[in-house]
Amino acid sequence: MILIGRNNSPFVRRVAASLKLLGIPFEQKELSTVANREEVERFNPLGRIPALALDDGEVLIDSTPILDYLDELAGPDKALIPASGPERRQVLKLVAYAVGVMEKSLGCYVERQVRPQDKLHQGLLDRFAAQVHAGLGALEAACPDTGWLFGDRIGQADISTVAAMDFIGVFWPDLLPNDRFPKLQALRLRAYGLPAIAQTKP
Ligand SMILES: N[C@@H](CCC(=O)N[C@@H](CS)C(=O)NCC(=O)O)C(=O)O
Repeated sequence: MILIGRNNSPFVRRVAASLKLLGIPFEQKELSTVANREEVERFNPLGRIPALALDDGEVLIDSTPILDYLDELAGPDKALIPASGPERRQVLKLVAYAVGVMEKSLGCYVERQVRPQDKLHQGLLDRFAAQVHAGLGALEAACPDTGWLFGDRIGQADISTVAAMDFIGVFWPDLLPNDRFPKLQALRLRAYGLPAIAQTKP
C-alpha cells in the first residue's frame, strides 16, 4: 500500500507511525497539498492528505477511517484502539483531544502562513491557542507519570498526542514550552524510544 503525504502533516504522521507500529509494509509518496496539488487530487478530490492507496486500487482518505482500517487489518490483539466498550470510548475521547489540538494548531499555522501579516486575525489566533492549550491540558490530566495514556502498550491516544505535539514543536514552538505539560513531554520522550515514532518525526 502507498501512503500519500508528508509527515510534517500530523494526520499523515499518525498514520505512518501506526503502519510502522503494526508492522504493515508500505511505501510513502511524499506529496505536498500545495506543490503537488493535482497529483494529490488524483488520490483525493478534496486535495487533502493523508490518503492510503491499497494494493487492489482502492483509495482510503482521511486519517480516522484509514486508522480504523489498519486496526481491522491488524486484528483486535494488535489494534491501536480497543474494539468496544468503555475502553474504546475512553481512548476515542483522548484521540479526539489530540485531533482537536492538531486541527487548531493547523488552523493557526494556515492563518499565519497564508494571511498577510497586517491582516492577521489576532482574536482567532488567540482562540486557537486557547483551544490547543485546553486540549493538551485535558491530555496532561489523563497522562500517567509512567507508561501510556491507556493500557500497557502504546496506542492511538499516545501516537496522536505525540504527532500533535511534534507538529506544534516544528511549526509553532512558542505554543509548547517544555515545562508547561511535563507529563506529556515525558510521554513524548518515551515514545521517541520506539523506532516507529522516532523514524516518522516531521
Ligand atoms: N480530517 C482530516 C484532516 C487532514 C488535513 O487537514 N490535512 C491537511 C494537511 S495537515 C491538508 O490536506 N490540507 C490541505 C487542504 O485542506 O486543502 C484527516 O484526519 O485526515
